[in-house]
Amino acid sequence: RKRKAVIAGNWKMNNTPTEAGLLLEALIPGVHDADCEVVVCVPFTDLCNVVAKCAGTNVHVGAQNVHFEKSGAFTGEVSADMLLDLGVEYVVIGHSERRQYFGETDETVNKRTLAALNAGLKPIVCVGESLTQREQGVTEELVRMQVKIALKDVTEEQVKNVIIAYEPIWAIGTGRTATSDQAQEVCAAIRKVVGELYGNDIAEGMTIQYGGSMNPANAAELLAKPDVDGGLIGGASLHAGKFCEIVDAAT
Ligand code: 3PY
Repeated sequence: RKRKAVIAGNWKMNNTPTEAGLLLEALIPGVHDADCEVVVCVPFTDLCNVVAKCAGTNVHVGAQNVHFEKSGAFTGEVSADMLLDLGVEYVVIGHSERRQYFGETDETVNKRTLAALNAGLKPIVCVGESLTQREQGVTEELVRMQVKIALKDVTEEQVKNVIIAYEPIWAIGTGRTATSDQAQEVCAAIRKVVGELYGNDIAEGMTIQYGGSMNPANAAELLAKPDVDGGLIGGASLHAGKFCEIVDAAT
């Protein structure tokens, strides 16, 4: 493969700190010889335990959201500096569940992406169309727009730390997966728009993941596509055995 794959688990709102510890005890030995970058993106309340458990291993740690202000009167929010100080390396931004249930927009995705990058975190920026949008034939335009707005004011140096995850909304938590050709088509379109913004070298270096019901049965075929550089894994990341199988498929 052209780029090292990044396999990131998105635990969503699952696992107490105690459960997180148990899952990692099963997961860490299963991925220790992975050729790809392995990441677990966990609830805020798990981060402290997970960072401690993953220290000295090849498992990297991510959060699932970050606020865009540096500090202040934003009750209930968590800043990028707080995550960084805890030892967090990645952060998922703009997952469709946040867009759907928590008022996330392309503009707030951009603000969070800038805040994460300015603090030194690596954002995993999620984009993707709904079923209606796919049926209307606007997938490519929509995803291009989401990428352009998300990356507004992101510098050439900073964009090297950005991962984009293509997650068709109709494939999230539904058990429906995009075909590998559909995933490839949109991941290639994302790379093209990044190329228009930052030039070919940067676009060729960028990690673009597919997400949306990726599992041990479909991972190898999706990951074999030239522009699919990894996966953001929902349900299957809660199961050490399944997650390890996907990591194996990426190596
Ligand atoms: C899924 O696989 O359902 C996801 O949402 C991954 O982020």
